[in-house]
Amino acid sequence: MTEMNYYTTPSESARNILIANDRGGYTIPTSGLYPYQWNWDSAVAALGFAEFDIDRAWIELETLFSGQWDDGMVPHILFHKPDPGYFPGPDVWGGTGPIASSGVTQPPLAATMARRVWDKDRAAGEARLRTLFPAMLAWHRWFMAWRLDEHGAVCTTHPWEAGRDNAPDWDGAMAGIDASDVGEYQRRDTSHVNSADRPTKYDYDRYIKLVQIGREVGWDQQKLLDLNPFRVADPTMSFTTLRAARDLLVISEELGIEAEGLSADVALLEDGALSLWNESLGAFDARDAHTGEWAESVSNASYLCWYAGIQSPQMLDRVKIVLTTVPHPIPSYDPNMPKFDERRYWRGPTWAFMNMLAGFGLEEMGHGVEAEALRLKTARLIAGHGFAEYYDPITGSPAGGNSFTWTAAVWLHWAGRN
Ligand code: 2M8
Repeated sequence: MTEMNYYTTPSESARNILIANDRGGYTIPTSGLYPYQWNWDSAVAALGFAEFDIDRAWIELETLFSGQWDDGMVPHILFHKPDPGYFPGPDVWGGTGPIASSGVTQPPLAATMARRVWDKDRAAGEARLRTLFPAMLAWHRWFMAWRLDEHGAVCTTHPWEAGRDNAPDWDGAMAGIDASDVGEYQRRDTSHVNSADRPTKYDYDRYIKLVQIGREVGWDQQKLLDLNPFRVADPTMSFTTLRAARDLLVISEELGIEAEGLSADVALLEDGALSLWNESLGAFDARDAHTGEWAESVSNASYLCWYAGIQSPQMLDRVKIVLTTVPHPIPSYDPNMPKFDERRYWRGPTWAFMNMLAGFGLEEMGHGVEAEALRLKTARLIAGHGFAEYYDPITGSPAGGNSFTWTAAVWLHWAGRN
């Protein structure tokens, strides 16, 4: 009789999670809570697949771009197959692209992750990258056309677009939304996970109201810009769009593809990202594009400056403090601030994939000691507490969904590497 080995290594578990969450060409973030393809989750998933199945890594990105709209936008959710377990679904969103989808986008990680996948597959991957490139460039141009404020910072038009759904960054702008006529609806998220880990009803009413407004104008960007119900210049959007533009530029040069205007875009996006420095706070911050008011929020997105190729001695001091004072860094909101809530989603918990992005940037910009400390702490968090959606930054306890795709991908590509 062969002896059974009951011990599964974290790397085996991570691979098993990606395989189990694979729905054929795309990966769901976790079963139950998120049964569709999410945009930036998929970009991170591609990195995980690249560690053991390079073909599948490319497919993840290709499937994402199969949902691209005619105007270049890549939706934040692609509803490939109906699933009653998620709200709001395709009927509520009324997306107008080739695949049933939402009507907003998400922080653009795809170009950056495609470049990393290509690094592992230089020869064979070139043709696939060439095919993806025009789609990625069109998405970049859509951001340039529709999401910049007057400084060149990239705005989010829905908390779901920024990906940090209930971050304190949006509290000011959310307070200005009248959701009194939003109507009845049935949330599904709180039937899958603990409601204390999720956004409140106050938040959800406003999320749905914003969807209703967008749907009413058929997701016409000009009309939405005129209505302007919610527009916040956001560090996540600004840093990731700048980084994506830099990567597109490198790819275009290496592949010898003409991509007019990209260098100028990088310069403008850099000005925009720098404009998010809140001097009195001493951190990169979100700014309401209507009122010019700062959110006064030090979030985990504030630490993506290096990912965008921006040095900041003050942020470096902050990261050193966070690494030594917060048991499981980087918290999505500063624990010393009054709105800190260690379990509620983007108002305190630590997200492994955000750590990875910050870690990429720290390493690339010459801060190897901090990058390595962050990587090892993230590895310990995942190894000790499982592949959770996010974690309590003080106790490390897992929160939200489990067997989570991007956390598994982070382990394989970054945190768990030897
Ligand atoms: C969360 O957002 C979705 C809506 O997009 C939700 O709560 O229903 C966010 O953490 C977002 O950043 C993420 O992409 C998504 C799937 O993991 O879940």
